[in-house]
Amino acid sequence: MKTESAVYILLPAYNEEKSLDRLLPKIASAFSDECRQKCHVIVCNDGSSDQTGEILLRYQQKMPLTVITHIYNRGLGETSRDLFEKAAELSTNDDFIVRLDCDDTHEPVFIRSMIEKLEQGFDVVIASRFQPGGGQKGVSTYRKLISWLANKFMKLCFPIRGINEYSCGFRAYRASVIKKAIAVFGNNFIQLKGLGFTCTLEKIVKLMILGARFSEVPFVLKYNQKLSNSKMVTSITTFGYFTLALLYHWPWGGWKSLYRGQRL
Ligand SMILES: Nc1nc2c(ncn2[C@@H]2O[C@H](COP(=O)(O)OP(=O)(O)OP(=O)(O)O)[C@@H](O)[C@H]2O)c(=O)[nH]1
Ligand SMILES: [Mg+2]
Repeated sequence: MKTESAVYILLPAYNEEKSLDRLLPKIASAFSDECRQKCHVIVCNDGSSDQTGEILLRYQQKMPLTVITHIYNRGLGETSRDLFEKAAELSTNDDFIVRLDCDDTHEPVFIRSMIEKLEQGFDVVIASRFQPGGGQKGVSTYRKLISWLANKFMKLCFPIRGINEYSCGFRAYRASVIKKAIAVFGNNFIQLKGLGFTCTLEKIVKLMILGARFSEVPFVLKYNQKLSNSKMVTSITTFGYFTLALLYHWPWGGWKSLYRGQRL
């Protein structure tokens, strides 16, 4: 892999004033001088009503940072679409794209091992709580159980070899794969935009359809560091997961048959 590959870091931000001031310096130090790769951060400020916009303006003086601004809050689906389309536009085929939450629960220190896996030939690398050495800090037992069950359900509906972590949005992708996915699916790369955090699952389902090679690295979710309020609406997201399963497996024109033959 070429050492001049750049890494595009995508951050969806909705009222993240407290967390951004912690996260952005950590990203900058993960890509300090000894790092082979250059990093470019793209943040989508999704109609935040706090100081998120002002903080981003300040960091634009210090690091390569592109800001996409939504005047209204459009939700994670539309925000992800805009982030991935911008990254596809700015990147070359040899570059990498990493998306993480900006609530400071995803530590940029894990990016290195994710990029190393991409360099070994994988197309998508997921930061996984379920790999040996991974885990989660500060998550209640109830939430752990719900998340574990949801991930088992997703594995059953969308079996991907070597993957156990379906709901965590901390992932690294080959830019060429994202470009191809956008070329094949167009605006439907992220189709279920109004269904909460379903878009996080939909992305890997669409990449699975294209035959992407997946892998995981161990990751510890630092929920104990979360400063912002949770934006996850469990009922809508659960409804979204069932809708996605139906759309994929539907015998008459479901995605599984609709996109057959579309391979990377
Ligand atoms: N752009 C945008 N981003 C959002 C929205 N809701 C959440 N986010 C961002 O998406 C990421 C995930 O949101 P979180 O609230 O951390 O959701 P989660 O990690 O699944 O669950 P919790 O950590 O329990 O909240 C964060 O970076 C949020 O700022 C939204 O409506 N628009
Ligand atoms: Mg989070």
